[in-house]
Amino acid sequence: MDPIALQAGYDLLGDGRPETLWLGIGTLLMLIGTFYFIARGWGVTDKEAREYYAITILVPGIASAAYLSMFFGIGLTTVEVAGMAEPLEIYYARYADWLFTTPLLLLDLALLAKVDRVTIGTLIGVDALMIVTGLIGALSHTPLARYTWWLFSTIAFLFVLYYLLTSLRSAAKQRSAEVQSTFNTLTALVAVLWTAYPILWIVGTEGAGVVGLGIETLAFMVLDVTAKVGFGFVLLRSRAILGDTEAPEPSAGADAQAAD
Ligand code: RET
Repeated sequence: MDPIALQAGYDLLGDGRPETLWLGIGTLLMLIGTFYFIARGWGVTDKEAREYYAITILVPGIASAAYLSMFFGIGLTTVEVAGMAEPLEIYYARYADWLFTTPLLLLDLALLAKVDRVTIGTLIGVDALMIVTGLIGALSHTPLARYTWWLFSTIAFLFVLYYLLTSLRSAAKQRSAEVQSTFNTLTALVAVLWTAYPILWIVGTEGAGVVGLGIETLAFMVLDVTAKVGFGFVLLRSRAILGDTEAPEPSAGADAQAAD
């Protein structure tokens, strides 16, 4: 592979989109994650644990559909931007993925912290606002509009982070040491990984264009897989997902107990 092709990826479908390599790998990793979580959750009877499994399986499941559609070039559009010679290629299917999966990830955290419905509703509402305004920015026709929507979305993102680190964190403090430690690990993961999204967007093709579409697609794929499958892995191997009053079953989740 010549250096340029290596930088951008490899055009698997032969339709002039080198980023299909990363979209194909992304699809496979999301599918592997989905089936791994299904296999782990098979036969789990604890009611609370089953809630976490259902949410955590759906997240990479939804993403695998989004990645497969981007791989085949559905969920891709072009946008004319004032002052740019070439139309921008925008994979809008990401936003459909994020619109469903980011609320589900936040729901996992809210269930761990056991916050009330109003807090969950607000958190998810602001999160959806973040994704939708990001999408409007990606589809906007002038640089000023694009950066304005990015700012709007980033402010919404800061509110999400603020909620996680204040309301949810203090609610989690009322729960067992196991729950607190899992909650803290996962919030740290979210704070670091999610912060990379607005940065990548603004330096990538949607914003300043310092990073090209190939590298950007690769970076989003690594972030998406870690934020979904990595997150689910940490969550489901923790005993924190078993109800407060329920003792772990001796036969199920042998490695979950070994983690002790
Ligand atoms: C956008 C637009 C620009 C501003 C901001 C954004 C934030 C995106 C985030 C996405 C998280 C996605 C995850 C996916 C997979 O699990 C929409 C890029 C703030 C935070 C975690």
